[in-house]
Amino acid sequence: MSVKHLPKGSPFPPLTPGMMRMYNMQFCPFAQRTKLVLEYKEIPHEVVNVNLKYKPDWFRARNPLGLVPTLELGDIVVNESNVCNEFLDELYPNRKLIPSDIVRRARDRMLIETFGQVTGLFYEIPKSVAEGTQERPVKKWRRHMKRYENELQQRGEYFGGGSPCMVDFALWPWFERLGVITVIAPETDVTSEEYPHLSTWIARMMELPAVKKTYINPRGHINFFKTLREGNPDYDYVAA
Ligand SMILES: N[C@@H](CCC(=O)N[C@@H](CS)C(=O)NCC(=O)O)C(=O)O
Repeated sequence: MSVKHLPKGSPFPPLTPGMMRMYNMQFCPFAQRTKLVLEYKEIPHEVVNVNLKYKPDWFRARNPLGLVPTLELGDIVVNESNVCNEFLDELYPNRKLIPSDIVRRARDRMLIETFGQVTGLFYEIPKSVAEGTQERPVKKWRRHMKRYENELQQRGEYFGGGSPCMVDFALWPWFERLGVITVIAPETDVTSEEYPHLSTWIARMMELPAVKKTYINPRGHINFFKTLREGNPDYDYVAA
């Protein structure tokens, strides 16, 4: 079985009138952020998987930066994962994920924005291990993990308290991919001894239907990272 990602030259898949479309790449953590929100809010949608190395012209026409996720609904096109997610939360107000309280909203935004420093470590740490210079990035990783551990301790079961909020879905894709860096740098593991709240949160997130629907096992993620680093990303791979 494989998941076909449409390359340059593929015909444009006709739009279904009134249906939200998401341009996706199955291993992209940013796209997963948006897929999680679509699933959690049970928004009817269709997914078009795109080959990001050989991009179809119709995809570039919709997003000049050529990035997934991109959403399309009628004549509306939205990209950037956090912007897509805010758009979805406002368009479909059921199961609200962004708090109406402005202070809480600012705090949530800070947690999402500063997580950009963690996502970068997914590339920096493997590179530094290969060069024997991992001490600094691993230290940085642990400092950030501690920050999210402390935040979760104050907030409860999820970053949203008793139910998930946007922070939970914005962070989750990288926790699903933990195996990609723990296999290279075991010191990055989120153990229950060191991070009791974060590790319980990981287990709790895994039970959410939206997470189960978008989940790819560590073998799939590791294969993707490996082929990406080799310069020949295996977009269509399905890990059994
Ligand atoms: N800041 C963007 C990042 C999205 C992104 O980097 N997506 C990657 C795939 S994981 C992509 O589309 N890469 C295609 C390219 O760089 O040409 C977001 O949050 O949506």
